[in-house]
Amino acid sequence: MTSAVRRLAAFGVAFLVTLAASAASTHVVVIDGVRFEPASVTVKRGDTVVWRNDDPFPHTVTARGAFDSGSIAARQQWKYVARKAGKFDYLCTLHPSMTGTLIVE
Ligand SMILES: [Cu+2]
Repeated sequence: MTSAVRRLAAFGVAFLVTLAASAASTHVVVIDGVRFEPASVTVKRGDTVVWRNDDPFPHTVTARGAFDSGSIAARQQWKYVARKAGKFDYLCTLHPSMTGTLIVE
């Protein structure tokens, strides 16, 4: 290998390591039996949170002023990319006793 090729290979490895370290994760909150499970999730900025509605009727994921899924139909899901840090208490506007917390670090 020429030194230019070696440098290029080293750069490639460093790039892949950086990419792996910064890769965003996806977190799933299951909605089942009129509950969010888990009720509290902690994620990093840039992560995706998926709420999956396993109930046979609609729900919402609503944090007033921050995010709102609108109605998530039975057996459907809703994705949110957590770009803003903070602690967000949310509820289902159709069943206000259903509450959860999203913490974005
Ligand atoms: Cu609901």
